[in-house]
Amino acid sequence: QHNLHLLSPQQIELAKMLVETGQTHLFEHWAEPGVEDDEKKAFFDQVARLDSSYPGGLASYVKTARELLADSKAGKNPFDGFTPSVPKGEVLTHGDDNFINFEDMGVKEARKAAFVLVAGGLGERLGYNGIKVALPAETTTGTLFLQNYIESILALQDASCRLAQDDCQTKIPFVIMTSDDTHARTIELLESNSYFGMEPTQVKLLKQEKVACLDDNDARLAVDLRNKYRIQTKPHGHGDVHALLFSSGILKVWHDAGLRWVLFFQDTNGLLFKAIPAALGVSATRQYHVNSLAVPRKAKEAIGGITKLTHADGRTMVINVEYNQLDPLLRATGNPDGDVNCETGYSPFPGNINQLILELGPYIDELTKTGGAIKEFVNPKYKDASKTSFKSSTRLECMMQDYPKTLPPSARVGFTVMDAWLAYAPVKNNPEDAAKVPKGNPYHSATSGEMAIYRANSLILRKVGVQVADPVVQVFNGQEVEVWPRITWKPKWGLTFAEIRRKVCGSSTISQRSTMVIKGRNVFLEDLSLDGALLIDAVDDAEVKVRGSVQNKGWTLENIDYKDASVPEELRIRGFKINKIEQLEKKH
Ligand code: UGB
Repeated sequence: QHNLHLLSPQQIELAKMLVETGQTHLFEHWAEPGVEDDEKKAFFDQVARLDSSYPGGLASYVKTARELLADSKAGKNPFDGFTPSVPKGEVLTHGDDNFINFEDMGVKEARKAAFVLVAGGLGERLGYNGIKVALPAETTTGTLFLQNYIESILALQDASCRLAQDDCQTKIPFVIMTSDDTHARTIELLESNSYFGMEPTQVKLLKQEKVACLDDNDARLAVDLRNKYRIQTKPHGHGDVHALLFSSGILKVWHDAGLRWVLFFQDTNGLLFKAIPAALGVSATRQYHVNSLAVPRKAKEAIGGITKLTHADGRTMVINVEYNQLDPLLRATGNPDGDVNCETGYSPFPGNINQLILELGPYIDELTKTGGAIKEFVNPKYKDASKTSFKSSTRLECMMQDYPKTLPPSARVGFTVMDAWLAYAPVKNNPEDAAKVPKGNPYHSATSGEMAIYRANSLILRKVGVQVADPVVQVFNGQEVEVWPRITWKPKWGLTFAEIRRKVCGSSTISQRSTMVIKGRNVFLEDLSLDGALLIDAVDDAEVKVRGSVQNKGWTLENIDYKDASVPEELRIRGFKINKIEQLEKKH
């Protein structure tokens, strides 16, 4: 009351809203007028931000929070009435005719696509101090995740334009969702690397805001312990991306420019773009409004399961069931063993890798109705079984893959399963946790993420006729991994199977201890025999034929301990570094 005269009309409205939603405690310890007035103003700036960045405003946030907290207290199962079953989707086999046709279609469609990277998370499970997109995907070339993504989009753009055979000027738009934790460092990374070759106007950053924390079942907003004039906030989850895209107005701009697809992806999957062309081809061919990319999933692996849910009233939906919910859901619906592998050695539920392809028109229609709001959940840690108080404050969260939950039954929601070796190798777990992953399940570590790139490239070259030696098994940071020859190429050399097949002829061999780096676009492998390290760097116009025998001491892998603080963190988390002893460099 005493402070009211300090406030603008807009701030008075916000204060009223707080009072009406039961938040008077926020003002309890405020100083007299004239004392700490700047802090009071900053408080209202924060409330205005929290209010405007949430679809429906803060009042709506509090209302939803009360409902979800009541459900949680009552132990209500979010899947009440639903029975899970294994859905049917498009299952692709890399390199067969079907796959090649989908890739061809996907490349054609790419000029009508926009890409959205969700990169607001700090990756607490990985424990890395920097932003995750700034990590090298592999250390043979040191290519960073963000660099790999941008170079892949540019390669797709070029390939799509070449196929179009008109005066194609397409510049594929690229949005990055950041948060306060990642925003400044993402800009700095882009600017200090000249946007990795992309035109700066193609790239747009949208920053997600955190949401207010909740202290109790009445959804009383939590006062920040460090400053009584601030509300404590935490991340709301990757689901924010839909509201942000919608409120930015960019979807309409894309639609008006004739775009048809929006592709969402996550921060650390060095294989992803090997799967994108075929998956986009599936979307276009099957006319999916929503297409999720999936891979065979090991039971209890920390990736969601794509599940068909059938309600007692007849409703059905195909949706991701998050990894911590799949096991209890199965147990509660007549599967006493829960989330277990079937006779194939995998869970029968395909694993969601959170790569979504949405058709833009229906997406805009849906967001016009919802404002981009995604079904939320709350996960309070209660002090005791009475569920009346929390160990620490909680907040509402949402996930981008929950977008289909509000869609009408007529929506075409599908998914595409690819081989995991081709499509999915995220970097999520720190070395200690990775080493504890049950044997046979993927580590999802920096070590396995890098090794997966060499394995995928080796397997692809094998399929086009190169004799690539078998891997050896080595242990890094307590994780047993297959070490294949360290083969890498720039996306512009070969983004699709057909493109790679066109560039490999004759009979080539590559030994296990070899390293091969291809940086040019028109590099052709012909009767090469490689036992050592070979680096080929060619300008785009140069046509280079690589043949003959190359033998040298090559590059070796040296074990390092993740606890060795003298080694940079981005190497330590892999457990090895590369010693560049001898190589042949070909520059054209
Ligand atoms: N992210 C944001 O941009 N903002 C946020 O507030 C939070 C995250 P995690 P998660 O494919 O491997 C997801 O933490 O959420 C970004 C799926 O839910 O790496 O545990 C963040 O920067 C799960 O179904 O993953 O699990 C990152 O790029 C499964 O598919 C992305 O969101 C799993 O990913 C994912 O965040 C997977």
